[in-house]
Amino acid sequence: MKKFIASILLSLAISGALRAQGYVPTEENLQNRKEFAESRFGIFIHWGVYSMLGDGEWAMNTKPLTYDEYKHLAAGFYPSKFNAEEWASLFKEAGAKYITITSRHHDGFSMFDSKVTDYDIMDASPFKRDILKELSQACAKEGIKLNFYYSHLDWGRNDYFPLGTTGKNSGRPEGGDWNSYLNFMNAQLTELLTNYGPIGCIWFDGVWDKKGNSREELENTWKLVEQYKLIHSIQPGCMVGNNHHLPVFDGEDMQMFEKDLPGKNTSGFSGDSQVSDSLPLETCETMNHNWGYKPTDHDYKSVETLIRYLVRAASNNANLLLNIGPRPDGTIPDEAVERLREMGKWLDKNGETVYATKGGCVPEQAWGVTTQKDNTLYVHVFEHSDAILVPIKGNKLVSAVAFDNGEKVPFTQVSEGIVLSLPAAAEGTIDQIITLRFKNNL
Ligand code: H79
Repeated sequence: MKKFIASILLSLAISGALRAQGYVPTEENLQNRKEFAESRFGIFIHWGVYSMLGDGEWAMNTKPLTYDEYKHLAAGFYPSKFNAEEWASLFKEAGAKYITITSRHHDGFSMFDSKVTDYDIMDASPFKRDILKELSQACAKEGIKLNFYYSHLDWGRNDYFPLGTTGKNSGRPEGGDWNSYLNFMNAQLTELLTNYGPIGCIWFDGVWDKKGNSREELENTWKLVEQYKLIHSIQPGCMVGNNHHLPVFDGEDMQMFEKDLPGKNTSGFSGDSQVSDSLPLETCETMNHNWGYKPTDHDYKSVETLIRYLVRAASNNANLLLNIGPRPDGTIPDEAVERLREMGKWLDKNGETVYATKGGCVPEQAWGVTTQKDNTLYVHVFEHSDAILVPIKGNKLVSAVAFDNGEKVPFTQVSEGIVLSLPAAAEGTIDQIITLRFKNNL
């Protein structure tokens, strides 16, 4: 009997393992993952007709408005000052390597020319310019990769039925054909992957709307395996990521953490996710407190906080996807522009210690964090003191220098690691970086 149970357990384990290995990424996809992981800094863009209400991207739900009340916003959406090239050049100046823009958020409005709905920028708004097309061209010119946020959840469509936990006040009829909704999404994804050049990643959000589902139920309800297959069949190199707040599913190529570093759960979204040890990681964060435009939210994080968060993300093997919420007229709030420019200046000088690095082998210390590349450890000191201990052993330290001017930093090797005598740091130093070169690769 015991043997019988053991063999059943074994076959279950094997079928689980096989299932988990169902998806085999192409070489091109693996290369994209690598480049993505090396890029370390991206810009998240939450922009849509909700921006006109100036109360974040959840406005339809939080006001609340019915879909019939909300949908008329689209007819007044005319971002007269939108200039994709200006945006792309700002992102380049900021040191970002990619952008992730809302092609369609939970309100269901498509910011691109979609033939499978009239609730899009070409048919429902007088703007009639394909925003994603203009961005794809401008980004290609600047060498910035383009990723699309795509909401699984929809608050407007009748075929989004049965409803989930949100969007219940939208005034939709009690009934609708779920399969029609799935087909609609796949048709839109096909458009997104056909008409805008190479796409770095489809960034899904919203499956959590159907609460209480097991992993298998989620996969089945949303037909994720099929959907991911479709994406990879059109663009094998395109990464799939899904902000489901759970351990990664088969067919996904990256893992994101909303408002948290990997493995942390301060925002309360990541309690059930466990950090993937093989996929590239990404942390997304707002610059103020909102994703979508909110003109009264002036509580922006300081340049120091943003840069340290970027470095801290890198030290955790994660990219930072930093959000901006453009105004309805197509301009980017001054506070955001200012911060992006400052981050760019910093990255211009210090990018070597962030781009294409891995998290350092020395975990976070009271003084700061580390990143590494080959035989080099970059020590990022946020809390200055005259001497710090870098707890690393078993590798001979060849040199220690200040990253900014190359001056030697005195060190001694003690049994706990290496003690660095730090040079004085100017008032307001955001990150005092010391470069340690070792005999062997780390
Ligand atoms: O696209 C962004 C969010 O709209 C989406 N994910 C990020 C990337 C997201 N959906 N749900 N959540 C995030 C968490 C839910 C937050 C909420 Fe609220 C708290 C919804 C209602 C209360 C924040 C505050 C949003 C509206 C009010």
